[in-house]
Amino acid sequence: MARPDRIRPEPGSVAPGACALRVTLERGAFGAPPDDTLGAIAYGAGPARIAGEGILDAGLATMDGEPALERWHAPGPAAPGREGAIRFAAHADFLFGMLELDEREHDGIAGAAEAAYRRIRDFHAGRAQCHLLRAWNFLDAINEGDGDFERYRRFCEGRARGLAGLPAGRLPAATAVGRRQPTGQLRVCWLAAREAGAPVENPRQIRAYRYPRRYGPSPPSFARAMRLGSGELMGSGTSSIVGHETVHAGDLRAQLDETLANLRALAQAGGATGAPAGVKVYLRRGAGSRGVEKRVQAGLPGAPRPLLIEADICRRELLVEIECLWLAAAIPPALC
Ligand code: 3EB
Repeated sequence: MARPDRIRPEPGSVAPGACALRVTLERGAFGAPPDDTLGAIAYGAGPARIAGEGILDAGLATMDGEPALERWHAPGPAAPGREGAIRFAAHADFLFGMLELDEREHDGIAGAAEAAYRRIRDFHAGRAQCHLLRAWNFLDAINEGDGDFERYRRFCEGRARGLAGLPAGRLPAATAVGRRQPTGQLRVCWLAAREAGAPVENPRQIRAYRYPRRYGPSPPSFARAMRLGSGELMGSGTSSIVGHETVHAGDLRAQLDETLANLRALAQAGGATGAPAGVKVYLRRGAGSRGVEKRVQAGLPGAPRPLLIEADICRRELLVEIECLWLAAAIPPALC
């Protein structure tokens, strides 16, 4: 019999309790992609500087002006691929995909969102990594248009149509933010896995997919967070919303504190006891950013320095949205 210290997991498999996923943040200059790269999201640089295999340019600026690259790593080598407009990299357990659609070719943001999510679902049908865990949506002018014609609401309608048939309990965790610099594109990237995740809801907020009619004809299709089989907890973009209502309109400090309270509640609901390993803060243009880093780190003890990104939030009164990732180490083994 092999000695325990010589037992090695099969390539691509996950040792029980192992930290399966990793995310790194590169700031300033980007290195060559390591072979475990599932995908990367670039912030704050012109396409010329960030263009590369396996990178999605969010089209958003960082608050400090330095480019930043959020890189998702598989527990082993990941193979890049392409299917139609979808770029992806796959590992036995995880798949990270990216899709950029021109709104003009889909009759606007609702059509683009519908097409994007239909393609994502078709792409995963029949693949081993078929469970959608986490999605990021970057769109132009998210608050443009009034009432039910606001572009975010139109996006929600299209996304809901593209995901039609997916039970609410299978919706991924998500972020949806807006950019001021128009690209004409809806850009989506997502993480999927072989093993289904467990959606986590926030006891301080109602489920987003049950928001009342006043927020639009289709409630947003996302879970507040996703617990992976391998132990990570991936938080959705979280904001100053209690129940379903926006609180502290126009007050960045109060919105930050409410958002941090929401994140602590979410961590608790998801069984994460330690500090998050990654924190991204989206700040509405003109909301300011003084003291934000410190306040976030004080509100999430042990958290690394957050990445501050300039982006518009899906409700006009919201000035800030924060997303966190807790790695398996922050979750007691009994819960893994
Ligand atoms: C909220 O809680 C704030 O539409 O995918 C956060 C995360 C928000 C994801 C989405 C929207 C989305 O409703 C907005």
